[in-house]
Amino acid sequence: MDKTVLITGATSGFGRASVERFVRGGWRVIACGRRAARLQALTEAHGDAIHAAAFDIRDQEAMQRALDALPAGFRDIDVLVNNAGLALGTAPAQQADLAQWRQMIDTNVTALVTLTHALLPTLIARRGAILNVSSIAGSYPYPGGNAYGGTKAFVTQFSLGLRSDLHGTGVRVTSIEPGLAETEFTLVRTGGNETASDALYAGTQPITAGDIAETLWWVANLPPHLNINRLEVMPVSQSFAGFQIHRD
Ligand code: NDP
Ligand code: 8X3
Repeated sequence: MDKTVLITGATSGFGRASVERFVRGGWRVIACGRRAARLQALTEAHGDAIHAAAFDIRDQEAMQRALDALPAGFRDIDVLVNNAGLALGTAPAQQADLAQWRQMIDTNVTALVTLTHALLPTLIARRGAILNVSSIAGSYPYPGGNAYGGTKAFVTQFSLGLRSDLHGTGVRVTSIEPGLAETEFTLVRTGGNETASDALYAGTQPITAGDIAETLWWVANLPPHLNINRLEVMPVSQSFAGFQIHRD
């Protein structure tokens, strides 16, 4: 296998599990994230198969420096996994912290389109693929989902728009939309509240990071004439509930 994947958000959750999956499949992996020590641990575990790129994805200059510094063997990127992202807070919009909204937009939207824009020439030359990690929160609103859901609706629609623009290039684009999944996501969302995070996942069987890594691996390795446009994945333990009605 002579393929290279760049995975953002590789220090935790879906991203870290995906690094392990693609390395196991024989791919070269560019692993991105802010926590350099965690990236270092991945390179120590897997050696030459991984190039660690530690930068804050919201910092466009740092992103470009990291891309410019890619070693020759890691430059021909076949697959971009836009996975880095976060939710912050669960407060209703009228009580939400604007700084948290802006951080979600900067990370989940602005950084994702910036990196995609930077890599499009390479991905077109390689007839590659873009796998965007969106969320069910982009399709189904829930109380406190406000700006986070908005960012993920953007990711899904941006993915479909890319499909249109990349028509004829051979580049594939997929929006992966997971539901409840146990990662560090809720720890981050609650500002490090382990009790709240544990409570959300207690007594049920959420998606695991490995489940989504397998999904990404499957999509990336489909025959080149097939495109999964959107893929919504939920645990069996999660389904839909009704609308809310306010009465005076
Ligand atoms: P984790 O918190 O476990 O992982 C998030 C990753 O994003 C980390 O590696 C983190 O790296 C990276 N990241 C966040 N902010 C930045 C930044 N500014 N610069 C660089 N990297 C950043 O959560 P998940 O694995 O669950 O989340 C991965 C994606 O999946 C996200 O886009 C999330 O919205 C989405 N998702 C999650 C679901 C869930 O229930 N868990 C369900 C549906 C979608 P570092 O902190 O080292 O920078
Ligand atoms: C994460 C899934 O439902 O917690 O994107 O927003 S949800």
